[in-house]
Amino acid sequence: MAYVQLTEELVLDYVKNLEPMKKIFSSFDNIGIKEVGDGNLNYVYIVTNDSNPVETIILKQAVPFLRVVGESWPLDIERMEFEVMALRQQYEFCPNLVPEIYYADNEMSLVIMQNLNKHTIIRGEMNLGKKFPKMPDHVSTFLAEMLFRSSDWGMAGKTEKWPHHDTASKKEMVEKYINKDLCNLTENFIFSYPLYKSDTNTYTPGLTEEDLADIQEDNELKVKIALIRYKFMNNAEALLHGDLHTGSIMANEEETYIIDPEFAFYGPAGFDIGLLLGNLFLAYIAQSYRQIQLGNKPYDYRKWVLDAIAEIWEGFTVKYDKLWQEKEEKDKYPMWDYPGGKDAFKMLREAENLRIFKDAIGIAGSVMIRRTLGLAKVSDIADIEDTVARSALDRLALKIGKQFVLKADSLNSIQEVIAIAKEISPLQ
Ligand code: ADP
Ligand code: SR1
Ligand code: MG
Repeated sequence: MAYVQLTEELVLDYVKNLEPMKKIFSSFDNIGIKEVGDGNLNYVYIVTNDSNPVETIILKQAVPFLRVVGESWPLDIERMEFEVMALRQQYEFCPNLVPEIYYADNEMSLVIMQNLNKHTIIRGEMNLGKKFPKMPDHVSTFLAEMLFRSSDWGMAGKTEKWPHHDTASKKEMVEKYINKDLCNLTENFIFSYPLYKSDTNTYTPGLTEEDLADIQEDNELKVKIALIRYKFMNNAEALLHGDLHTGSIMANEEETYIIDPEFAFYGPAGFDIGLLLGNLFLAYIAQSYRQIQLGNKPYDYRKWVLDAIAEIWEGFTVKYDKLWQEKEEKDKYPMWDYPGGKDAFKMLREAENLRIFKDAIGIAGSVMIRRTLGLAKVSDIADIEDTVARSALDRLALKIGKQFVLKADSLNSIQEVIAIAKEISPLQ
């Protein structure tokens, strides 16, 4: 079917004519449809049989423009193909951590998937002080599985097509995931516009010219972010989710799902980790104010956020390392077979882990700056109505983000990163 932009009125007609939907819905007589998209790009509809609410799906459709800006900012609707491809790949590697796809239509630029109605987007819940005890463990599994298994470390080996030593399959993946339009958004909205007086930026009243100049006129910072941007554009290391923030995680006490991989592409392995950690540090900052508004002492919740940050990084490190050792054990890949044997292999793994870590911290800092000065804010800080309080939190985000970028290359552990955040915004 040629592309038509759906509306709540048109969704029912579309859905009830699809064969696979006849297996999910026992009847289409009492269907409720609600648009719930709260993201910056797409429209998301919940479709439920109100006579039997377990019969329910999510329909997500891309529109040919950037929703948050409007039709004046065209965007390729082919982006949905990347989301579908990535969801399928993630489902293969981590079946319990991503929603199941029921149907996809490239021409209509839409996907129909499992409704995660027992889970909520964690950003909004975290704003209200809810903890997600299993989220760090689940997310670190997702990161390790995806980043290792899609990398050259994870993919090279003997395959049917390349019985000696396959280094081609990964390159085929890189080719499949050239996601020009959405990489362009990241390159500009994260790594470029916030660094100068772009028309797209918006600033909290109360942020001063000095606050802006401290970022936008700092040569060293701008050079470092330009280099991070260049790595993002050129280092095709692993299949990224591409937009892994707390608004892309749906969870409850027991389970965690990662949604919305339309920015998927092959990029630096530290990117998803850094993007997520940057968002969690923004939550840490926001909670110094939010917890007081909720009538609590901030310490306990903020400590949980810092512990979650450490657990994600440390969990990722251990799980990635285990996958790598298992792979070598299975394939007897001779690349690390130096005179040093197993010790040399360990050195290689540790060096790679440190490289990913430093990239991640530079990205975390860039993301914190971007969410403060750029167009697409996050609710953690941006939804705080008191502009005096909000600009004070923004200032902390800028200071911490800046230090992360400047110091990334000299940092060696997640505890050193947390110490920087605590020095600028003490844990109390
Ligand atoms: P965008 O690409 O525009 O950012 P998202 O994929 O983040 O869109 O979806 C927007 C919102 O729709 C999410 O914040 C969530 O509330 C809801 N949503 C998306 N996918 C699902 C799903 N599989 N189950 C339940 N709700 C979903
Ligand atoms: C203006 S770019 C919009 C942003 O929304 C998405 O969720 C990504 O974070 C992107 O950078
Ligand atoms: Mg999205």
